Amino acid sequence: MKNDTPVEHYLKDYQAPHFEVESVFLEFDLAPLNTQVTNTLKVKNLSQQPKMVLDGENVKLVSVFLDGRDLTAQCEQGKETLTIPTLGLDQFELKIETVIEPQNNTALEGLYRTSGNYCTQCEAEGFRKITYFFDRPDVLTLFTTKIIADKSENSVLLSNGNLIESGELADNRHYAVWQDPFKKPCYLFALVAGNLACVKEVYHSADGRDIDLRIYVEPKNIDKCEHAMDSLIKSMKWDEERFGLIYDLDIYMIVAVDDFNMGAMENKGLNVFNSKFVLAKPDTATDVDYEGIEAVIGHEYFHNWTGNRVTCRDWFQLTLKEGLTVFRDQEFTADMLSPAVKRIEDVKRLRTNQFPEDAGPMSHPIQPQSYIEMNNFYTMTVYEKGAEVVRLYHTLLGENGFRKGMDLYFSRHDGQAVTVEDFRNAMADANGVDLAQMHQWYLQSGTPILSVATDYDAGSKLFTLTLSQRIPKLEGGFKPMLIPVKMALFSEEGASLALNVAVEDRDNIVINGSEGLLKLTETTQKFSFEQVESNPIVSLLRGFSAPVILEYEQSNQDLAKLASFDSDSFVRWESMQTLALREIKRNISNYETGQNLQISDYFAQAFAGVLADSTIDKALKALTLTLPDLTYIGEQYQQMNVDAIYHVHRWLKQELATQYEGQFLTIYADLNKSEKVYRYQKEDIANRKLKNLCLQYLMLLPNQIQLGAEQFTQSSNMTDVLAALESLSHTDSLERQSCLNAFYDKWKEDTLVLDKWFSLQAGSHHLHSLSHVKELVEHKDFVYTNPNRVRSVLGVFGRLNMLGFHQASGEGYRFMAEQVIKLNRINPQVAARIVAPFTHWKRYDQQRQDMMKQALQQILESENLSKDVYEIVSKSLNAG
Ligand code: B3K
Ligand code: ZN
Repeated sequence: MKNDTPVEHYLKDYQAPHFEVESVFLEFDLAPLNTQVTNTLKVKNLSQQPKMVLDGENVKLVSVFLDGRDLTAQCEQGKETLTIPTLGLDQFELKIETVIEPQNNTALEGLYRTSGNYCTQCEAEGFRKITYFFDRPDVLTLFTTKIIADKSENSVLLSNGNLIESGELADNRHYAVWQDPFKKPCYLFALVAGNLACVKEVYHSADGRDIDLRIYVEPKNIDKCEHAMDSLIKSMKWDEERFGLIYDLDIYMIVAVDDFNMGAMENKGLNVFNSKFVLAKPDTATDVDYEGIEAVIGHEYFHNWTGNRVTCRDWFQLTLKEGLTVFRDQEFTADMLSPAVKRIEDVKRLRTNQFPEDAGPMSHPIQPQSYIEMNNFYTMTVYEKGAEVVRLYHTLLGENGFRKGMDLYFSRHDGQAVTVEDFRNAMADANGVDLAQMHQWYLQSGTPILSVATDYDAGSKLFTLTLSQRIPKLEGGFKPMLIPVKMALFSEEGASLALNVAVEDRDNIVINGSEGLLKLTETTQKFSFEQVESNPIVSLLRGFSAPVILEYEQSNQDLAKLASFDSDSFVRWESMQTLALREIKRNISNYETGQNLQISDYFAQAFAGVLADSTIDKALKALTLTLPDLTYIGEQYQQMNVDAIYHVHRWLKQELATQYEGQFLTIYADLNKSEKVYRYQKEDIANRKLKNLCLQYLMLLPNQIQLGAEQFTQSSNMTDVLAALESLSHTDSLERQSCLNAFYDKWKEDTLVLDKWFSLQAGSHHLHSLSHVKELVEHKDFVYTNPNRVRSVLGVFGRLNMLGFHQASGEGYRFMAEQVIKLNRINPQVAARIVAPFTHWKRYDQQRQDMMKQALQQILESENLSKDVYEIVSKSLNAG
């Protein structure tokens, strides 16, 4: 890095604010290169501070007035601060005028332009790019916002809360004044202006009010809002029913924009969304998109209580709102679709994305202890592991106990900025239990390993499980956590066995029908069951009751049995995954030692058993027949052999396709007959999932390529079209190019659909995918300023294209390093995400390690490196 080393912020340094802001009046006079912001604050000086320090970045200061006195000359401007003398006053009115340039803001943080409209993104620390302020979540205040703009270019002027005034001005300009009746921190502020069309609905809330619902989009997208609106209404109803939480304002607005750094943002009463999570029609969006929209609309809506009404004291508490809100959106999706499928999908996501993060140089506890750039900590760990930790409370306390805890949390903390301890205390106090040990989940990073040994004594009929926990990298410093382990016992024939808990274990095991909940609190602990008639088959970690790695050498026979009869769908799925993983690992060794690759009989039989079973839910069947993904296989090794993993994975899929071609074809043909009209509905989604999985296997057989081409031309919904095109994209067929071309011609005007075209090629296993990706970034439709487009190509390539990115020549690394350096200047947040695959360099062979480190070094030494990229790159190099 050629500039100063950025500072690191620590949780231990937290200090309560010295000032209170009673209210703020913001006035925006919008112009692309010269937006004037006047910020009038009513301030209380709580501890006679002689000076106040406000945050600000990239804002041009015009003037500062304190109670009408011009203090501009007495203020001190730092790189990211403004220091103002308080003149010994206890309270005063401060008026600050600044100028910003939204048109030149390509970082998409603060106020910026997207498709000719204005919008804002303030979380985490973007408000300081709009005006000088106390940019910290524990300063809550009442916002009133006046927006003035040209009328023909900005027919719509929006901000948080209620519209209290609007009118015409000279020179074809107009204005609107919005007032938010709830105190909020500035990260929840939003402003939107532009020419947008709007879809409206009215929601009748449980407390008898009519709430105005509006979705604003570019006029051309007005026919793609129905699903988003349905999702919003479902979310509102669900939160009333499940948590007794009712929406508080009389208006709820969602705005969809094309240029957005993440999924969406929960600004009070005015959510701003990446258009990817709003716009859908059956011919443009897949089932995955539909589900994503429902989940993200739900997530942002649920934040209104978990995040907005009760917010975070500081950014180290981020998981307080994010872990909890992800847990809530997971439960919502489970209730809307299938709880079993949702749980498995979430576990897959966690394992593929969060486990590697937690094993790498950016590993951090769900409550990080320090950060350089807060935006780097919106991670899978804070969000997804955070949600798993919230789920632990739910598992330990049950639905009723959890609800009691939530109720107490809101009644204690409504309107406050609080900490993860406050949440835990509410859970504990509402249920009269001690949950202090749960804090270890917030403090310790790394995925815990839960190892299991069993013992059966036929004479005494006593069955004992010995559970131990550890986090390898914390060796020595590790403190045992509270881990709830759900389990059941089965006979060889699949009958579930009664659980008679030994007297000494009664405090540590909770029985619920045929299921037991073991509360592991020690490093090693025994759990015993009496009167067990025969050596049982153990079904362990049911429902994935804790985010751990299970180390349990269960026999292949037992796993095959669990895969066929366990009443817990997670364990059924997991047992097949474990069998497949063993199969893959065994063949990776064969591959490495030059031996023949072979499918074992027990695996082939178990696979065939699932394939033939017409009683299981089709979505679960599809999940069970899906092999573990490349990243998860890689996770099993300290150092992975990229070529061996890729080769064996492909070989196994191809072998299964060859062996079961007939069965795949029959299922495919059967499912392909039904459902011609697209419906976003559980059964139809499951049908499409299974059908397209069959297609995926079949397309590995050269004689079946035509099947994909036919599905591509004949389908009218995007789920089926894209599944066919994806399978084709991995082939080296003539059909590949002709279908890709046809898709491009049809959809080149639709940004979101075109992203799919880009990402299929970036993720393709085609032998020449690296040169294809190099062409893609030169394509006339590739734009570095659009995060979705960048992620579609560079994000997908780095994360999912094992062969291309990790090409032995190092060409993939060199290409990506150049791209990161380029992006760093345009959009640091996006660049910091794109660089992530490099951070795992330790997991590859020596040659690749050297080349990856070289790429990181080249990035580190580049000019004007942002804090965002610097933090990731320097931490991963230091980990060497
Ligand atoms: N709270 C936002 C994320 C903000 C990310 C800032 N880099 C969206 C969400 O989690 O709901
Ligand atoms: Zn969130």
